[in-house]
Amino acid sequence: MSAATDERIDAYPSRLGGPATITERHDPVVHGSGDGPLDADVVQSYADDGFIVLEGLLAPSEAAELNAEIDRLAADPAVRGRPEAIVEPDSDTLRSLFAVHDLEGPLGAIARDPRLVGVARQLLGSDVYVHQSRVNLKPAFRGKDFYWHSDFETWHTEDGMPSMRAVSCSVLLTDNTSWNGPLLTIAGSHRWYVSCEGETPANHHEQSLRRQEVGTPDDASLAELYRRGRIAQCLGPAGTVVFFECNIMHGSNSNITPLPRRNVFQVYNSVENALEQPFAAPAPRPHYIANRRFDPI
Ligand code: 6CS
Ligand code: FE
Repeated sequence: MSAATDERIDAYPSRLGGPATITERHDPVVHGSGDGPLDADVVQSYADDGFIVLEGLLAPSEAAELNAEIDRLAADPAVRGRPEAIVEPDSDTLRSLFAVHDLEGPLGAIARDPRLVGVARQLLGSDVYVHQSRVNLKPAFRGKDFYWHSDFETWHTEDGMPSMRAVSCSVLLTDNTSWNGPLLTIAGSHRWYVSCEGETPANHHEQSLRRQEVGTPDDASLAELYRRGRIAQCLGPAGTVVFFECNIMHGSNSNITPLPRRNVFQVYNSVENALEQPFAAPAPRPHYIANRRFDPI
């Protein structure tokens, strides 16, 4: 099913006021030959499940260096006052810090690290650039949930990302255990596109990055994806790296434990999948959420 919106053919219509639908994706999961640093069986696992967990890709000491930098930024009132700093929905606890790939120091360096970029190029079959980066702090006791969603549904409707040719890379900076709010996926769900009900409000990001409602699946669609797959936790010690496909249904629970669940995410997009105008939103989102400089890393 596609829809003609403002003269373009929209291969993934959503938030156009109609009922929710589940349709097959049009794009391959792994683009190009699939050659690169990952063994063929790991690439196949990514194609099948929509994510892979690479324990030990980074050393714990690298995670410690990134954590020290994040602690420094989080303690700086000037940083807290930036639009890139997002607080939790019901407190002024720092929830996320966006556009960290643009910073000097270890947070800028990790986004360009060949151990991560090489995997992204392999899965996307082209040169890549950073579409978005963020630290999700999910602090001890007070880190709130991220409800189920497909990132691509948001990046398509609100940022104008044409095709499913992007991959998120989550670097685990603290141990992600089954009890401190790890990433949950519905394995295999990346094969189907769930269109969402409702319409995108103006400046939606001012609400959605704190607690997302528009752009989340209806219960029946979510239950159907679960029937077709399984819920999988992405667990591992600090230094683990998770790659997850842009369209996989995922979320995470609140963290009520004394153990912070802190991750830094880089989203790699193919340079052949550069953003256009939003497919279902009044205006493009700001550059610190959706980068529009498409130079390859
Ligand atoms: O709107 C976005 O781009 C962000 N929202 C979520 C819940 N995940 C992806 C991304 O960080
Ligand atoms: Fe997400």
